[in-house]
Amino acid sequence: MSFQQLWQLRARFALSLSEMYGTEVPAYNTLVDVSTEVNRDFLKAEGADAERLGSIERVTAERHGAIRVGSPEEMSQVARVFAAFGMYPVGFYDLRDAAKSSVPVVSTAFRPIDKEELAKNPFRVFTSMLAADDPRFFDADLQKRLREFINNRTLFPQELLELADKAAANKGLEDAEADRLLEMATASFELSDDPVDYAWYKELEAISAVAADIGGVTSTHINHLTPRVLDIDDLYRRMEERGITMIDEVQGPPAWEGPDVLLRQTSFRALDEKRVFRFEDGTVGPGELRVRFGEVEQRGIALTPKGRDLYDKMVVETDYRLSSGQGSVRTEVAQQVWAENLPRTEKELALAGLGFFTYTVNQQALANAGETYSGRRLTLAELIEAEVVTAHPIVYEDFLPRSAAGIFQSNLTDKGSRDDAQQGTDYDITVMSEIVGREVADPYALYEVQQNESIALVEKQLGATIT
Ligand code: OOG
Ligand code: NI
Repeated sequence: MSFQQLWQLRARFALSLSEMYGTEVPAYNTLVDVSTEVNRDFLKAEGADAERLGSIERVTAERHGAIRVGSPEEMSQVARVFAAFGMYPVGFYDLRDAAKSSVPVVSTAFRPIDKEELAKNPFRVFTSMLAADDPRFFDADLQKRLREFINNRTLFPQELLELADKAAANKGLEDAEADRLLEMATASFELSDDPVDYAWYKELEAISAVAADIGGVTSTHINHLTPRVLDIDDLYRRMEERGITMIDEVQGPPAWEGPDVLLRQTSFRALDEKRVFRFEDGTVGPGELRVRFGEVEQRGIALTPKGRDLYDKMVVETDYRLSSGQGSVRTEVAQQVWAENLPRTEKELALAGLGFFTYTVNQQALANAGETYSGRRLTLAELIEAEVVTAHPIVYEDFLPRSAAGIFQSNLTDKGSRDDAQQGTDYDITVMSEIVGREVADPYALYEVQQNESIALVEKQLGATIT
């Protein structure tokens, strides 16, 4: 008998979902194989530099999943399940407005928060809740029927929730209970073979394919599981070479010569999957649904609010140039905009306060400098310029609403419907915290704490005050 800590449970959970998803969506296995090749070759070509944004062990094991639930109650239950794996809600994403058409969900991501926990296993799950009370999508009658349908189903058995609470309270579980937790947690994200009510599914699908995928079935399932690569352009080429058609573009920042920032993602549509339907005449028969897909991502440096603001402005500028005829290929226009606006080196990114970094004292440079910093007041910039302090990038651990909406969108065949004459329901990070049952962390605050802790240590080591 041995006791398993939360991070061990989390690593096993990611693996167990990965095995399950691989049997459900075989193209996922191809994606993982190609990702592994890309990372291996990147490491060979770039050497130690390749691991600047995460060790090869971390990156190879790294996945994010996406799941969708139907009500505040289901959201609070899934939060209890994730807490058993040391995964906590971070960030609020409102995809109702990020998308030009129908994606009636609000989301958060469950992930480890501490640096050490992230290094051990960074598994994260983008979790969306259907905004079933938003009158722009659902009229009063449909809202009522949706609520009834969702309240009548059980996504997570009581035994799972209780075991999850126990794991969270004790910061782990003994072997046998750990096995049981993993078995039940994995099973609750498996594609169900319960018959799908055809008429009900189609009614919801006419409004939004996402609403049908969430509220039209009696269980939830992993929508996608995403490996991380160190070179997404290389991955894209290799997948196309294998005859797998990717969506037209990589979402997020363009490929460019400067530092990687935030998050770049691309995806492909999975095949139709066999599901069982119950038709209006009462008969049950086979059918197909295509709602799942493969996604892959490359992670870059976390941007500060100032950096993020610049990023958002560059996206708007890119949109503007495209719509006003100054170029026709998004990636080319974006590259141009980036070259005009974003510093080309990590050091400049740090000096301009655009990216989050941790800082360490360079002992060699300190010795060579032959001067003492003790008792002095200095700026971080002075110390960086003097090379007495080195900046190390903090990797972006979160998501981008526009890319998320793009990912949802690019895989839908139909735009759905939305009545903008109605007033949408208000959701924000505070409401989401109430729903989830614990405070949803602000991602910026987490990066900032990490950065500030390292600066405090530098001050201590130099005996200086950094202003
Ligand atoms: C979630 C889409 C968002 C991402 O990587 O941005 C997402 C979903 O399709 O349920 O996973
Ligand atoms: Ni995703």
